[in-house]
Amino acid sequence: MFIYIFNIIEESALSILTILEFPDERLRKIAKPVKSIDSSIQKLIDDMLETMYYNGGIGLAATQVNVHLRLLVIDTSEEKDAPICLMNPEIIHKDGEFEYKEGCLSVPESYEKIVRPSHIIVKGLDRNGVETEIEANDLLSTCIQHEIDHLDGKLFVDYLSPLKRQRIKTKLEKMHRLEGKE
Ligand code: GNR
Ligand code: NI
Repeated sequence: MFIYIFNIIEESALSILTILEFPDERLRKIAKPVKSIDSSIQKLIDDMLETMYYNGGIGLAATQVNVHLRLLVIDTSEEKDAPICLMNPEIIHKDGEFEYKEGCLSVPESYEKIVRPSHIIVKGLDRNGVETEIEANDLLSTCIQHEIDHLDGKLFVDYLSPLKRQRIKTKLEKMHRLEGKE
C-alpha cells in the first residue's frame, strides 16, 4: 500500500533538468524524429516546460537537456499560461524579416540581434500526437525558429561573426572553469 502511494507520487513528480551550455559538443547533435508518443515522452514534455519556466525562458528544445529527439516547448505569453509543445516540427512557409535581440539558456548572459523570417507556418504533432499547424509572427516565429535550430545542432551564435562567437566561447569557458563545470 505505501509502496503503491509512493509510486504514484514518484511518477507525477516533475524534475528540473540540467541544460547543456555552449560550447558543449552535445548541442551539435542532430535530433531524431519522435516515433511514438507514450507517457515517458509526455513526462519529458512536462519536465521541459517546468525547466523552461524555472529558468525564465520562453522556449526549450530537447537537445538542450541532452535528449536528441525532435521535440520543443514554448510559452511566449505574458502570464506564462500558454504552453505550446511541438514534435517533429516542419516549417512549411516563411516570409518577411524580423530583427530581435536573442538570448539562449544554453548561452547564458549573451544577447545579440538576429534577423529571421517574421512570419512562418509550422506543422508538427502536439502533446497528444495530433497533427497541428501553427501560424506565427515576430517573437513566436523567432522563438520557434530558434528551437528548431537547436534540433539541427545550431545555435544563435552561429549567425554572428567568428570574432563575436569566439568572445562568447572564451567568456563561457572561463565561467565554467570558475563554476567547476570543467
Ligand atoms: O528564453 C529564451 N529567450 C529567447 C529570446 C529571443 C529569441 C529566442 C529565445 S529562446 C530562449 C530560450 C532558449 O534558449 N531556447 O532554446
Ligand atoms: Ni536556445
